[in-house]
Amino acid sequence: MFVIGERINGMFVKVKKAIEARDKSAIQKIARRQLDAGADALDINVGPVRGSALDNMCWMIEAVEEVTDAPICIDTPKFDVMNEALHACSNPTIINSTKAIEEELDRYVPLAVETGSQLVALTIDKTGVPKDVDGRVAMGATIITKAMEHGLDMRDLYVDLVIIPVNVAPKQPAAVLGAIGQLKMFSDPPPNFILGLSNVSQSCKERSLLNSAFVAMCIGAGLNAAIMDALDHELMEIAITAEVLLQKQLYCDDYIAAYMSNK
Ligand code: THG
Repeated sequence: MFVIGERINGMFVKVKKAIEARDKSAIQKIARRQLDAGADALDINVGPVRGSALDNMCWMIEAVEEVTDAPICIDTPKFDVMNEALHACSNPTIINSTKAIEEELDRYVPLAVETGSQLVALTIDKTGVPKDVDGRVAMGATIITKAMEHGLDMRDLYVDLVIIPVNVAPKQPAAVLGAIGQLKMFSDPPPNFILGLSNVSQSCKERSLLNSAFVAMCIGAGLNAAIMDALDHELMEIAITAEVLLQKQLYCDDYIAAYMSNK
């Protein structure tokens, strides 16, 4: 499982304050904690902070790059911010994200190829998040086709099936699972499949339980990457265990320790 730590996001009060105060060490601590907990890459999102999104993004990237060589997942909906931030990065980069709209894919896929970045593409179009499996599969097909057309290696593509909170959209988790299964069969070689996992439990009471149960089900369906809370140890352990049960990791009695020592 490719784990992208979600915590460097201006949505968290601590991060928002650190950005406003230009407190590098606060950001660096959150980066290190996530990596030590097993994250493979770090999502960076400026969130609802005032000021220039580009300046804030570049400052956060600089802070993180001082303490790690891990891939940076640049999380912004603005193409110009993405383009500038990508060029300012020296670590490997992941573009997060583009939508399943042809004109957008025609800009983002070549940007990924030119900069040697990986690309996250959401199954969202001008009409929003699809209600069912079929909508997600159709948008996934658009993404995969465009990626092939522009020469992006499937190993560098992450199709995001877009999960929204279960308390407001109870049919969505099952639709995500169905879409991963179908898209996996549809393409050879398949792309990677990713989710912003914590979205499933936003504003719910049992966040950790919901995230944990869902991650196990998604891994069963074929999910191999997630933007998630790497600081939730039990969640991480459940994800690793699900992979052991599917033989994606080898079993040994100390499989958790073995997994972490490979980081
Ligand atoms: N897909 C992709 N990228 C994404 C998402 C996605 N990036 C953003 C988001 N979704 C994933 N990251 C988060 C980060 C934090 C939370 C949820 C998803 C979260 N935050 C607390 C909350 O809203 O309750 C913040 C409050 C707090 O604790 O301070 O849950 O789907 N490609």
